[in-house]
Amino acid sequence: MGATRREFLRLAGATGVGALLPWRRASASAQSPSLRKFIHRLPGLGPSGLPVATAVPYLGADYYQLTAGQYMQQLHPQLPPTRLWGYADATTGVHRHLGPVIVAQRGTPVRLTMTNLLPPVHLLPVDTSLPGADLPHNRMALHLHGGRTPWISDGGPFSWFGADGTYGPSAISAPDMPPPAAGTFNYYYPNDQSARLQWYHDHAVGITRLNAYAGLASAYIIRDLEEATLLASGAIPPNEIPLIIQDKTFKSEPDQWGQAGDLWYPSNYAATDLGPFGSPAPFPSCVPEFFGDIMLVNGLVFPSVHLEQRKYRLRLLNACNARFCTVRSFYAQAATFPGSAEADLRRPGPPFVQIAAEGGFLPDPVLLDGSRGATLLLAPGERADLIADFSDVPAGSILILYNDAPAPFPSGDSENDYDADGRRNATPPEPGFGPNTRTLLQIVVGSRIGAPDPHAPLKLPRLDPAPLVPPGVTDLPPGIRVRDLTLNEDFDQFGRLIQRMGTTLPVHEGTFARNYEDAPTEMPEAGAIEAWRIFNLSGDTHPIHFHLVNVQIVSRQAFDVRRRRFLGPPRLPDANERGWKETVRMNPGECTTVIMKFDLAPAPFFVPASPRTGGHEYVWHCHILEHEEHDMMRPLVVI
Ligand SMILES: [Cu+2]
Repeated sequence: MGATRREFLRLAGATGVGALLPWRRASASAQSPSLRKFIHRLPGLGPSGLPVATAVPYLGADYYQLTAGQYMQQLHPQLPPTRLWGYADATTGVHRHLGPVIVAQRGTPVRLTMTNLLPPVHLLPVDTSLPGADLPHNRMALHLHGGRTPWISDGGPFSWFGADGTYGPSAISAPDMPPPAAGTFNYYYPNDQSARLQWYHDHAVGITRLNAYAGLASAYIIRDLEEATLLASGAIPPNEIPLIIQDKTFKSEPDQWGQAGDLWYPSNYAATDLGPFGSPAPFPSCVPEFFGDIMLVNGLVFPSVHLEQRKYRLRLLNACNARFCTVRSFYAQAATFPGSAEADLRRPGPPFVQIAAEGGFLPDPVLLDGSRGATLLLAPGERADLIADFSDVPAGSILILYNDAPAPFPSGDSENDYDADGRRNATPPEPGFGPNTRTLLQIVVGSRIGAPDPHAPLKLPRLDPAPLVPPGVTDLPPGIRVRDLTLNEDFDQFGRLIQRMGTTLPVHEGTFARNYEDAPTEMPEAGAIEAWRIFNLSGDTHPIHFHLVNVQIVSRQAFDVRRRRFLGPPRLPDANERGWKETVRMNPGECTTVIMKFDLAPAPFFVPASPRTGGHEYVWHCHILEHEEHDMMRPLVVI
């Protein structure tokens, strides 16, 4: 391993980090059956689409009771029903893929009791060689992604609880609620945060990527007075459409894990991807990244939505395991039959205006007209609120939301890119059918019915909380602690690619990388402001997600590994990255500097120290779920 890593660094110095990876990278693969596009209507928020969970008042909070279980749902008319895992409102027991959505109000806490009804056998291949995966399959940990919550309610990897009443070493249920029965757990969310789109998903150690892919994910919307004011004035449109984007592959034929129509997930590590020092990989094995061949929006395959000639607020979440997405609109080519239209890349649709990211509203609206440098790019875990104005789109037009982000990002491999020509398919799909990872959503624009949208200038509220560095400044404030950290890639004991975080002090021979279960090193004091300079020594862009805190991106700066020096001046984050964020793209060969304040979350109870790490145990990690699991995650312990 050491020799490999030294080789790596020498190569990095000699050739530039981006050119690093001759071992890339196909996962032994399957292909979904041919599915006709744009049949299903896009599920919206509500009983006929993505259901909204219902709350009752309890202990000064909105109280939700949810279950997690296995169920069947047909996700496309040409597919048999798919076996899924998901959450349901315990009061109804009704499962809907990616439901139920929680809508919270700033200042009103949420309490949540989750009951684990997951069956003992996972519906996907479990690689027990991964840290923490050699435990029962039906473990879960509910993480509120983006939530500033007490650590015991953060749902971190070791805070899992099993259906059988077993608990992970960091599992502590909210102490001012009745002790949980076997297989249940209580969470407390203060919601002391400005309006934003968060999401909640599973985070149990060793099986996060599988649980989330199986369906344990949904949206969590926080509303506040600032947003209500913008809505009342007409500055932002009332028509709100969540767009939760995922890629999946469906089994064409049965295998040991399920039937045709069930979710397919790789179980084989491609031998051609093994590094030179490997021994046979275990079976089933994790893979470097999972890329599906079918796009789902709001839980259904290739949906279509009918909109009017007016403005809409599109609330995007990239909930893919590993796939980055660009999101642009194009007019469709003339269709030979309904739904067969492909995007006409010479005819861009109306531009978007981005108004918010993970941490709420941006300082200023950002025009995204699809041109170079003004195209929305969302990595897994990132969110964007867009205003799309279809007022001037001729009635009867068809638009396609289109993705052409390379996968993996940014180097790309055409193996993972399913365009209309079916580049990697032995038989290209017929026009209007998938597999296809380019077309996300069909939008059919009809005449406006009813009153036109009110007009008001779009002035966004001030950043809340106030920024730590004035937007547009790449210098750090004097006197704060600066940590230097690294993102690394090498090989595990089987020769499989492994991604890990680390400091700049090696503890394992020949690498800066540390394992998730190595002793914590990022242990800020509560209330401290710190800047982290995170050097990406790998060939991938990693969306790094911070629990507890929102961060400001201060700068990105290219560096030379071998000479240990920067190349050129720091550059500002993109205009749509200048608000608060908690999932930040960190590019190969670049040092990304973020700044944050480690304020603990308010709680109406005494918050005990973590029995596992001491202090308030959180994590920071890559949100490519296959990276996070193997082993790109580190403790973040606030003391
Ligand atoms: Cu990563």
